[in-house]
Amino acid sequence: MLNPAPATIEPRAVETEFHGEVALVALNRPDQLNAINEEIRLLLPQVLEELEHDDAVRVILLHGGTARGFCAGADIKEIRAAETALQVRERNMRRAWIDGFDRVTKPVIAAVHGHCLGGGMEMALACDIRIASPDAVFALPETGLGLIPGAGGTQRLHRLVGQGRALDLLLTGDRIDAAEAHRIGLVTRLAADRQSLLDEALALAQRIAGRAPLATAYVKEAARAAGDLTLAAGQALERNLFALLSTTADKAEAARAFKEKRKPVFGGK
Ligand code: DAK
Repeated sequence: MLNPAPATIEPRAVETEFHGEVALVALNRPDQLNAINEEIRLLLPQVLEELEHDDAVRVILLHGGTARGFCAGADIKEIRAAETALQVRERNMRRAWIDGFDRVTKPVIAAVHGHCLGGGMEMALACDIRIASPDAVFALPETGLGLIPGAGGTQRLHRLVGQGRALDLLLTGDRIDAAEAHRIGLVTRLAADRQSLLDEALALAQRIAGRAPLATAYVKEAARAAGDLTLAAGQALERNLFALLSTTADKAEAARAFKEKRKPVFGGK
């Protein structure tokens, strides 16, 4: 019997590879500058959910892969007038793709190069840490397209950079470069150059991956909640999470390792 023809493996718009405990998630539509199409909106939350439940993964690193930029925003070629109530409802449900980031308890880092526009910038905003190469360019140009950001941009940006700067960027659609993004706190780290971006981001991810996983998840939970809670409620949450961590094997291991003058080995328990 003839061997069956090998199945062709279509490249997916979101690809994952693993470096130890770090999962590198690449947007993979290089010919379209990683514009966010239906496939990305479908796949990205799925991938994030899989990685969230994968015990071997401690940190997720999102990047623009081989494209000339991180992401040029929503796929404009796919945007069409959706007039019926059903179409509008379906469109609103698809918009929830960005919520996939909020369901991840593990740290998520965005490594940004080149264009980071519209929905691409909203994706970066949904991550916990943003590191950019000097060629990165950020903008929310939606009002120029008769839209407003639909994936959290109006809500997340001002929490990071303050309302004045957020409104400036939202109302003008102006592009800012990596140095300005760093100056206003939109990104917290600048890579030396485009070539070293992924290595630097990976090294950062690996450092975080070496820390106690439950503590990392809880500190993320507490810090992200800080934007929404009163000081008293936030401190109550912090105390509860602190108490929970006091009971963990990793906390005991850290104390033991300190006494034995060695690096702790964390099991995430
Ligand atoms: N969509 C589709 N294709 C795009 C694209 C985009 N956003 N951006 C670039 N491309 C494609 C180009 O069409 C071109 O493809 P070919 O023509 O070669 O097939 C290829 O990527 C390379 O782009 P360029 O040739 O234009 O490259 P340049 O270096 O000259 O320019 C650029 C790069 C990023 C300045 C330029 O491509 C550009 O201005 N792109 C559009 C940027 C933009 O306005 N993005 C949209 C932001 S607004 C929604 C929810 C959310 C949103 C919308 C709807 N609903 C729920 C309905 C969010 C909206 C946004 O993200």
